[in-house]
Amino acid sequence: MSHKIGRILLTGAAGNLGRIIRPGLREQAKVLRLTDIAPLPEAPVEGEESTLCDLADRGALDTLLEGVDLIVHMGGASHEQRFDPLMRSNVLAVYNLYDAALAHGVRRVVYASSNHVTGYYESTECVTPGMAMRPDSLYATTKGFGELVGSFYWHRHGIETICLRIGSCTEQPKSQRALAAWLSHRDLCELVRCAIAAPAVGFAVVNGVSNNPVKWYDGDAAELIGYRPQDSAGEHAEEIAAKWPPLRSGHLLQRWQAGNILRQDYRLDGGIPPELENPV
Ligand code: NAI
Ligand code: 15L
Repeated sequence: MSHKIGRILLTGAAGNLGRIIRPGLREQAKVLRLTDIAPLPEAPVEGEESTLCDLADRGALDTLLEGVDLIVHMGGASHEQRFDPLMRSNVLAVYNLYDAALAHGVRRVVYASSNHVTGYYESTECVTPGMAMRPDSLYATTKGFGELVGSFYWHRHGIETICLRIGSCTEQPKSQRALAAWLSHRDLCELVRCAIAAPAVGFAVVNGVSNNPVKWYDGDAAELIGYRPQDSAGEHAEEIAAKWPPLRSGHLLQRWQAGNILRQDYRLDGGIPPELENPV
């Protein structure tokens, strides 16, 4: 690594994806500051520092952002649920983060957005970042809000944002949907590395999936930030077909790119609507 960034702040450092990208971020920063509302699974090592913080508490963010050059924002509510927790962790928290970023001279935010902001495209379509958002859940509407805040702060205040519309990021592909939506852990690390290292991009949105056989997403991630995925859910196609046979044609979960999130109804606190109890 030729050029290291002074101090990178990683939010959501105790979460699934935060834990995976943490070692790579250490390579890109002189100092990596880790934060989460929950305790970290592993104590800070050399080159790291950590602070517990609720991002919905604006007062706590001035200390958190002191001396930070770049934020990798993975923290937030990551599942469908009622609005209150989504509002705190994905709406208020994102606003607070940008407000504090402006006050502390942060130059770039790498924002973990989601494939679910376009989940209401049909599974026969190919979505580019220039197409309108079609969120498939209350969760996704709040993720989309984060993208809009990033756009606003770039155009009004010059803080750069790269929104990564992260696919279904698991160690192994977990469903038929993964043949299109999977993002391997290795490719996630590369996606984040590229978003940090890319030269001036202003405000950009990129789809972040592996090099999968079913093409639901397109765009210019390679030209914009140099992201070139190495893995493919196609390598797991046989296991997937054996474990999860394709849904019948016309089934709701087959029709939309959204997938299983349609089974979670925010009005029922994450419960499953009866018509979707048995999706196959
Ligand atoms: P996760 O739920 O494992 O981690 C999120 C972390 O954020 C948790 O450790 C949680 O304690 C923290 N957090 C929540 N509210 C907070 C608050 N108010 N203040 C401070 N910290 C708070 O989620 P995961 O899987 O690591 O996802 C990370 C990000 O990537 C999320 O923003 C999610 O929306 C996004 N994403 C994840 C995908 C996936 O496949 N895992 C796919 C697409 C997007
Ligand atoms: C997401 O955005 C969620 O954070 C995660 O819980 C999964 O639902 C993932 O997308 C997915 O699409 O599998």
